[in-house]
Amino acid sequence: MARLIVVSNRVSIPDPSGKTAAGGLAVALCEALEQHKGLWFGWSGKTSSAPSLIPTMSQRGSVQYAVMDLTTNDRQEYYSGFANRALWPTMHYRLGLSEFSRADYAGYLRVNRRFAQALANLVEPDDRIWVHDYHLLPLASELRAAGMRNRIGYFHHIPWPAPEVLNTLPGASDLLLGMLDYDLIGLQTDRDADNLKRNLIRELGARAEGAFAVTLNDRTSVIKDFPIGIDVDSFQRAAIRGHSQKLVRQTVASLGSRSLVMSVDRLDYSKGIPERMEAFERFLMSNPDQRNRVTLLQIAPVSRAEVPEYAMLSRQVNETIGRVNGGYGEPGWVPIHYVTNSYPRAVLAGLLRVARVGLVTPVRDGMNLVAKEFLAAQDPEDPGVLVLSKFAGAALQLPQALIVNPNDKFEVADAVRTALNMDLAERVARWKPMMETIRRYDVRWWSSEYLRELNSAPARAT
Ligand code: GDG
Repeated sequence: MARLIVVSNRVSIPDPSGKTAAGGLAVALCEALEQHKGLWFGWSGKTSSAPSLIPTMSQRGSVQYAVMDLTTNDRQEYYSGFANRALWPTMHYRLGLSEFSRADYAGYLRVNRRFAQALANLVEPDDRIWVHDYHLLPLASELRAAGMRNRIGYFHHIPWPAPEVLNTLPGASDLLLGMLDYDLIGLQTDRDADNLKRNLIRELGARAEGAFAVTLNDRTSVIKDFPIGIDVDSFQRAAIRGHSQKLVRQTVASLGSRSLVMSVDRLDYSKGIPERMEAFERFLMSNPDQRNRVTLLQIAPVSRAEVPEYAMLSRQVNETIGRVNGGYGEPGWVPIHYVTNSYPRAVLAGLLRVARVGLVTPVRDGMNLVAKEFLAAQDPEDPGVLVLSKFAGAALQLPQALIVNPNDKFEVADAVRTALNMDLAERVARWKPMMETIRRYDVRWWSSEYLRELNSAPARAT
């Protein structure tokens, strides 16, 4: 049987008892790997001064794991540098935050080449390779250079920006050209797929072949949207069980009769956290009757703390929240509860079930799984309301949410008020079709549709 090889920047190796990591993506990928006796390859997350060029192998059930260490310099240039200071902001339309350095770009290409050379020694001729995310854009080219003719697919978890935006990045046209070494390129939405196709056609002179394929110099890639989903049943179960978690009970007790508005994001500037805090300030300003009746809980685990732009964001969020809490708080009521710890999934799910409003307002997001998790966590008899940014990929699938422009604090503030005042019949009427959508297009649908399409890609002749 042809094996499946998954490649991602980080690898989630289950603990030795075989328990997989809690995230829906890890669960879906592990399931697909188990079905296909697969291999998961990537960075170990560790650095060492002289990392081996041969990956460290381990086995859990029928799945193999192969991980490699990086040097501190590799980590700095490939991961913190080019991937997270140049590609991430550019792809999220934040050109002002994008910091290009030639050394970082060279490090990015170097690590991709080293990964490809190490992986090439593990690949058998009929294996299919599924590469994930922006850390690994040139991997297919490096694998082809190492002689691989296998089917190679790529899934892009973050937005693919309009050509005018991507082209500001030095190296963009080489990266684009390298995309054509993938047989299948999956994106979150058709908006992203269109952007990539336009980029390849207009900038490189590639030719469209039907609705989904693009060809240049005998290299053809299929480019399609596969919106990622969540494991709905498992999140729903976690939310029901989460009710009994101590932290959830404490939160419910401290809320008293107040309504909970909730947001969960990695502390990242793409998530629109300062903008959201200002919108909540506006809500409190314009709705004096709501003061001391609503609490916003923002959970924002710190991420990429070594990247300077994230430290700046952290300061900005702290200042904004300090101002709102200082200006509107009263003895016994803090308007915004802000925590930067990561919470167990059961606690998160339980809290989302208690929330009356899920406030999901990224300024740009590939999909946003929290929007779907909020819906899955709701009580079908009394669901809360999702307020969702039009710039999250999820908005294209969930039009029954209250869709807002996250840059307009008046609009977001109005949506929060509308959500809090919405009657039960309308809440149910909005929630039900969204729930049907996320159930139909769940994470298993996503991985199986993607792999079905990858299997049908024609094998490369040369
Ligand atoms: C990228 C794209 C795309 C968050 N805090 C805690 C916690 N989380 C979990 C959430 C959710 C996940 O992390 C975050 O997923 P998102 O989709 O919101 O965002 P990114 O991390 O930026 O992911 C994004 C995604 O890839 C998938 O393709 O949707 O657009 O940017 O599952 O619940 N989980 C736990 N504790 C926390 O404190 N346990």
